[in-house]
Amino acid sequence: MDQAKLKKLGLRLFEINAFKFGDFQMKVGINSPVYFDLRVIVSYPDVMDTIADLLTEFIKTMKVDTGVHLCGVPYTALPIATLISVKANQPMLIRRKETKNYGTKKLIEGKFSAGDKCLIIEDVVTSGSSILDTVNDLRSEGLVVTDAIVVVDREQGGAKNTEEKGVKMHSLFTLSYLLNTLLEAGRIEEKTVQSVARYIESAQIRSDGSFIKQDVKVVNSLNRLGMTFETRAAFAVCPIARELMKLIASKKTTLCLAADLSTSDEILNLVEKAGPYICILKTHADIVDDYSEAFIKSLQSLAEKHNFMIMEDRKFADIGSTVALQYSNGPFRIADWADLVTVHSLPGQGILKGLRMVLNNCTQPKGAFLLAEMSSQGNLVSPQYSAATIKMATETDAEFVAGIVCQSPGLVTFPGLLQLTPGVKIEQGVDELDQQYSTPEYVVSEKGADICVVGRGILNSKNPEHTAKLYRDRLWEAYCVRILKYDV
Ligand code: 5BU
Repeated sequence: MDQAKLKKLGLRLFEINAFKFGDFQMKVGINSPVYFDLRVIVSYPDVMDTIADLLTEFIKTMKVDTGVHLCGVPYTALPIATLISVKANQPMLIRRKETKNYGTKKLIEGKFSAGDKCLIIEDVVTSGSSILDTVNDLRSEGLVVTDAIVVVDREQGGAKNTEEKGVKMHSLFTLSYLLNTLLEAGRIEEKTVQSVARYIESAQIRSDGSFIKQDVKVVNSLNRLGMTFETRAAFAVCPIARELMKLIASKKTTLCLAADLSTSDEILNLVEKAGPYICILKTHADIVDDYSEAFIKSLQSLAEKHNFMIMEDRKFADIGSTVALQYSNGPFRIADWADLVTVHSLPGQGILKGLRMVLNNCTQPKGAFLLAEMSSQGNLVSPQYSAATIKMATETDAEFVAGIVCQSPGLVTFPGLLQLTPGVKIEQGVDELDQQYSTPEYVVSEKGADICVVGRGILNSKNPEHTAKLYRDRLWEAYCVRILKYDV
């Protein structure tokens, strides 16, 4: 096997998000620090071609007879099997997954006779149960199955489980090989490798999905809530999220100031004082009576001087072509100056596509925070809507989505995304217009906030500079406590 080609493919799979690290809910019950989704490879013909080439080479080394059938485990492995079948000139069979609903349809499509041999092709193997389901169907039709070829073996017992049923598994990659490749290339840290290794060792699975070790409890050290911003920076897919994590770590502040004042002088005065304590200045450009280009220039020089980012809380909510205009044109020309913007997920992926279109020729990294939840009492967001928002954030436009605006700790599991949470005040409670507040400590430890938005808690205080520092200190302390709580 050509090791250089194999390693290059491993890095490419990581690059296209065919696998990622974080804290992922799995079918088997406990959360996994690594997640594979090879379904994405169909969008990358170069990857499909390389995988098929390498697996074809593999088959050659196994000296498989020319008449042996290939059968991909539905669905991801089907196109892979098709390519290999053509390249290696081996016939193919297709196993139907849904015969029950079709009644008279055959279980196995293709031309074969009882006693023929069949080689299984699969993408990712955990327990091996999917391979065994396919093997059972093939065998029930009289086919002989002794070997399976897989792209990735997660090393959680699949090889042993299939071997017990008379099927030898041959894998292109083991998870350990992929981890070492990424480590060698400087794409992940030693800590990540160890964390995944610990999980794999503990979470060995039988083919029925049960764990071999009783009471398996692996503390996932890739849980976002227990990770430092320094470590998380390496996970960020969005460049500006990575920069922001580094900024937060070096400046030691997670405070986002909501400068909801209506004159530019008031805002500039406030920011001059609070600037040293914040990581983000959040604006609502449309509430500033004397909004001007000069005002924006002054804000930008303060951002430079005090090292913070500017977020326009525009809450875009229209179709792609309209938000593109709202972002680039009009009196505010937001795209010219805001590092970050807030965006509703309501219209679907098109809203992100529209905003990104504006940035085609922009050299500065810019990003969006998607609203998955709101802080106001009685808001209409449902759990399904929030979950769908997270999916949207991690799909095709992941490079543009720096984080999520939300109120609960379970939504953001990927350590590369930031959670921004408004509704923070020293005194918890509800204002006369239904805004709900929690304390800095509660928001960080119970709501899972990474960055906390404070507006009137600072704006209405007698000494905003002193109060900004107080919020900064309390939020940073709460973050340090949270990290320790999850430390393993
Ligand atoms: P406050 O003064 O700390 O209540 O200001 C909160 C800010 O956060 C304000 O600018 C809101 O527009 C913004 N906000 C919010 O309060 N709740 C939300 O769910 C979202 C934004 Br999204």
